[in-house]
Amino acid sequence: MPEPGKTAGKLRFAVIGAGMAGLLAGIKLKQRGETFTVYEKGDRLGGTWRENRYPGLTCDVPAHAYTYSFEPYAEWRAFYATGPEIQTYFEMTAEKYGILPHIRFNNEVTGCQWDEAQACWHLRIGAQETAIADVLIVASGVLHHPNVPEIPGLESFQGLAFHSARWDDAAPLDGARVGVIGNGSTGVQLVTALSTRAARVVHFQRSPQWIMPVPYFEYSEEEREAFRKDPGLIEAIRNNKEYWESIFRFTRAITDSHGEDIAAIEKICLENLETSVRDPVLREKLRPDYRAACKRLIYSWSYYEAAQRPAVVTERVGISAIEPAGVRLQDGTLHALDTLVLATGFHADRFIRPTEVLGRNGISLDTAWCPRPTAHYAITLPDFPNFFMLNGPTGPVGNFSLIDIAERQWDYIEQLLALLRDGSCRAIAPRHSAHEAYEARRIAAAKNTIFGSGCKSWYLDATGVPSSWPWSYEAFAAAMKAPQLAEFQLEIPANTGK
Ligand code: NA7
Repeated sequence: MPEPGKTAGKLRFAVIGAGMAGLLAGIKLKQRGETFTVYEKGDRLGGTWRENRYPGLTCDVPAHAYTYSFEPYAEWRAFYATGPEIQTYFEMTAEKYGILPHIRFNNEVTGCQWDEAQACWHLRIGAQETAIADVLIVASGVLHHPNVPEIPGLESFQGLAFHSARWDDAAPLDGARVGVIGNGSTGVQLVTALSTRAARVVHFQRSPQWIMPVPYFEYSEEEREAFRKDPGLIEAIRNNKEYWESIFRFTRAITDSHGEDIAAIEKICLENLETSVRDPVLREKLRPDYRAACKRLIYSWSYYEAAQRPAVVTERVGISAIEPAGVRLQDGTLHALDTLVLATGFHADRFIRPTEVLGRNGISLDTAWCPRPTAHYAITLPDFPNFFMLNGPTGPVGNFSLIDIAERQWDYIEQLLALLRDGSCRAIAPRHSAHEAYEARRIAAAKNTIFGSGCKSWYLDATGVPSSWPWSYEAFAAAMKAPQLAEFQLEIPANTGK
């Protein structure tokens, strides 16, 4: 007899998160006629594109590459897409593929517990509700938990102060005095956008950034019409040889910190600084003092121009405190402000947490992830059977499309799901020995990447080791083509006698 709610031979799937990756999982499951529910704690889908609404929000991966491979989009207005456009794309795609009825909005998964006897997961939804799933697809995002800095006096600020991912529409911007703390992709995009709107933008930069110049152009209506008529034109952009070569060069650069590829990237960025920034004092303020690509490279066609606009003040002196009137620097200067934006990044090591996840023998994810979050080939975890992560710990990060990464990860997951579907096993998780060997190899390689060359960034785990895929893009693509089944422990159904 199947357990309650289960049709014989049918797996029940729970997808956690309705962002880019959760939506991908939903589409793939729907196409196979699977039984699934997507749990989303917010009231809209879109993940990071729902949460971030700051002025200037743009994806730094070319728009036609930041789309699902099976759903090209002719309507992008420019080579790089804005946040609202991307949000619209995901909403339209969810509707087109019939995913919306499967999403339970405002439903936070607060707990997941593995049931060894039944080989299924018991989910707690919100405070009281429960659900059962044979397979968990964890697509809960990476840059999701805002890092709010502990700066003395922050609560005393009289104007509006908020994190960039918690945008306050009431905040004065036009003609106002706006402070931006933080100089990652968010801070740079924000300052660029505000440079033509605010009376004064004070950009508090603890670390200057490497700025990679990139082309920017808008697609004309004629071009969009051509894309609509012939999606092959979009495919040609996605498969553009130069684009892929730049990705391969980038991953070679990050994996070989003494190689010629990273030297070439540094040279391009430095030339950009020298030729774009006219004032020598500002140029020195903006000159990075660590290796290029150690932090995520900033791709921008307009930041240096924005930084030279009269409204923009680039401040490199450290912050001593926040006062009711504004930000006080360590040299005693007070920058009086109306609005203060904390573009200070995210706690990138949380993943699905604070959801309480208990695997085999009650082992918690917190325990399994001490001292660092790990996953076998960034997807599965020993002791957590039928638990598959998309864009989980140690996956590739860098200046390329995470949609492409998630799609390749899904291909890998599909091959493991096939074993559950055809009854070869009822539970699957990587063996400890295989995962430990993999992690040892990964950590050794990660320490030699450019991410480990001495700067501080969200790419590092709590022990200072880069938490990303440390090998080439090609190696990742090859690994995703075929999971090494010998590395997995398969639990065989008792009644098959296998
Ligand atoms: P990031 O890239 O993590 O950048 C955070 C920025 O905030 C960075 O410049 C930090 O300086 C700065 N920061 C953090 N805490 C403080 C304090 N306490 N005081 C001053 N400055 C601080 O986050 P983003 O949101 O810009 O981008 C995240 C990703 O989103 C990005 O990589 C893309 O993948 C999309 P630091 O460099 O540590 O000196």
